[in-house]
Amino acid sequence: VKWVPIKQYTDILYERAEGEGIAKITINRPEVRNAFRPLTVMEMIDAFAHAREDGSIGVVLLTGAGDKAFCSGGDQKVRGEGGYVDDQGIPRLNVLDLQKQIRYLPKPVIAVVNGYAIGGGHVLHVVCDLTIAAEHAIFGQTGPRVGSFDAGYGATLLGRIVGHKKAKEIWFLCRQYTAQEALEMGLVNAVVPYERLEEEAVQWAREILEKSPTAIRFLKAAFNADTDGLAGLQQLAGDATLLYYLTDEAKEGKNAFLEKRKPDFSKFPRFP
Ligand code: 2NE
Repeated sequence: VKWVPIKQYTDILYERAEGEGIAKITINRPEVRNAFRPLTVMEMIDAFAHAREDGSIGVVLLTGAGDKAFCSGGDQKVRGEGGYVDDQGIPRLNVLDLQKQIRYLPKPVIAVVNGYAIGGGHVLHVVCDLTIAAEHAIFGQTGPRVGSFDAGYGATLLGRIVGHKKAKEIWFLCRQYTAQEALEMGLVNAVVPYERLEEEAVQWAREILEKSPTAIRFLKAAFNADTDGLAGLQQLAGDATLLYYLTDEAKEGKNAFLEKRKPDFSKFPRFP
């Protein structure tokens, strides 16, 4: 795969596979094990927004630079009172917005875990649709040890994935788990040697790209509807509306309004 830059950022790389519908977002702060600061998250939000709008992109890979870490969570060096402090001195927890954005992106996001996925970095892979891990990857939460917690997706979605007993163990004890252990608890989809990690993730992306984008979109929305209450249902409902707008039946309603006449829905079937 030849990766071509899409846009320049400070803390991340945003690239696409030449001639393919695959984008890749790489957290590029290896000196701090790819911990995120507010700027890192803002840049990821911008890149994911671009990936959503670009109709030629069908799958997004999320990874970290180097072979040590996927992401080690919030940058503890800029953690101040009330959150992670940006250049203007404003405390932020904008990673929670990023988590929601990944969940509601109507295209699959694959976490490509190339090392430690720890703390808020672990939650990032949890909110991705699929996870491919290198054999040396390590997974875990640290919140209760470092004075933090993620009681949103970080706890509840993890509980849906590995079960409540295991999720509570992960959060209450703050242990670290190998890629093999993560595979056994259903936390990751596949474990491969580091040298084959990207190739494997690209292969998974290609297999997804061969499938119906609308079917994939609805399936992602269905999983969110199951876990995310009304917000998940809203996504599914929005997708249904998108399909409905494409029908002659919906167009008849709009055209009748614009033509100032009574709509005639009589020719549209009422399926059993
Ligand atoms: C990730 C881990 C286990 C890696 O260990 P190791 O031994 O491979 O590396 P080391 O020496 O700990 O780290 C290398 C350099 O990266 C920095 C370190 O301070 C060190 O820098 P120097 O001392 O050499 O200058 N570094 C690593 N992680 C960092 C971080 N998160 N922030 C700032 N600098 C970091 C090990 O490094 C580790 O356990 N890291 C901390 C993991 C952690 O507790 N993360 C925060 C969890 S809370 C959170 O993310 C969160 C949340 O709970 C709720 C909402 C939002 C965020």
